Amino acid sequence: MELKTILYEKDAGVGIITLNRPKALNALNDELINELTILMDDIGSDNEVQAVIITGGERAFAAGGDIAFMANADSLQAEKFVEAIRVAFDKIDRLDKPVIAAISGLALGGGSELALACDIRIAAEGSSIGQPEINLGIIPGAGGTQRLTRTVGPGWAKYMVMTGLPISADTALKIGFITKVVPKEQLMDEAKKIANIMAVKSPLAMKAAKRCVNYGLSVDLSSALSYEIKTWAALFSTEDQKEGMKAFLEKRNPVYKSR
Ligand code: CO8
Repeated sequence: MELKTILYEKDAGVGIITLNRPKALNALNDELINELTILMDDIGSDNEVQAVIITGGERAFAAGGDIAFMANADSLQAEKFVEAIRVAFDKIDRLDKPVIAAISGLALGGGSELALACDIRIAAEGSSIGQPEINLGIIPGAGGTQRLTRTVGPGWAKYMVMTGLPISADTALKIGFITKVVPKEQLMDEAKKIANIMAVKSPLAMKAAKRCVNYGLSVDLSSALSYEIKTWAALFSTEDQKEGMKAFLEKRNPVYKSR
């Protein structure tokens, strides 16, 4: 597929997605969302890719849903748009591989929500993250009232959603929205460093880890702990578990085969 709004490259087991509508600060329109959806399916079935980075430009990760595209929408059109976004973001959330958002500049509205659909977020110094939808007479519709709350808790989520004010990278670090702030020029190196660490783990263990954490967020603790035990035990029927423990005992690096 020829991509028009996204750039995609593979680098040593890591898939790097770069949002590429710089003139509109990477505002998310239906074309970009459609390309992202198709790309996530491709990445899901690509055994060469074991970790993913989503990034934008220096000025903006993404400044939100495309306001020009949404301005004259009626309720049905708005729902269709946001349902398509949900499909795309759920594909990121449910991808059996880790996804890192590398934020530089603005991550606003749908941009912040895209980052929240990723497993880990890091940001460049000076970045600005927010849910400004309230300033447009709407509310977040792609996870900003839900994934944001699960990530930073209801106090900070309500502050961001109800004031519409952006927070700095330092504040985002303090409240757990991101896990690291780095100088702008080090952003991609840092994202690749984390992705490379993850890309050489057992893909089966990685998938199990992501599924357990995600599943636990939507059910009660007892059910989540039972799911964790079953998933943990199931890994003992894999060659990767045998290899991981054998390699430890033999004092060498493991070589995983995803079996
Ligand atoms: N949509 C469309 N175009 C945008 C957007 C946007 N969200 N943000 C910026 N642009 C465009 C501007 O219109 C401008 O285009 P042009 O050069 O043709 O006039 C260009 O990008 C550069 O922007 P500015 O000139 O405004 O640059 P500034 O540096 O002066 O300001 C700001 C940058 C502060 C980011 C400003 O552009 C702004 O406030 N943008 C809107 C941010 C916003 O409100 N985002 C939330 C949008 S609503 C949303 O995301 C909810 C959607 C829910 C569904 C899920 C979506 C995926």
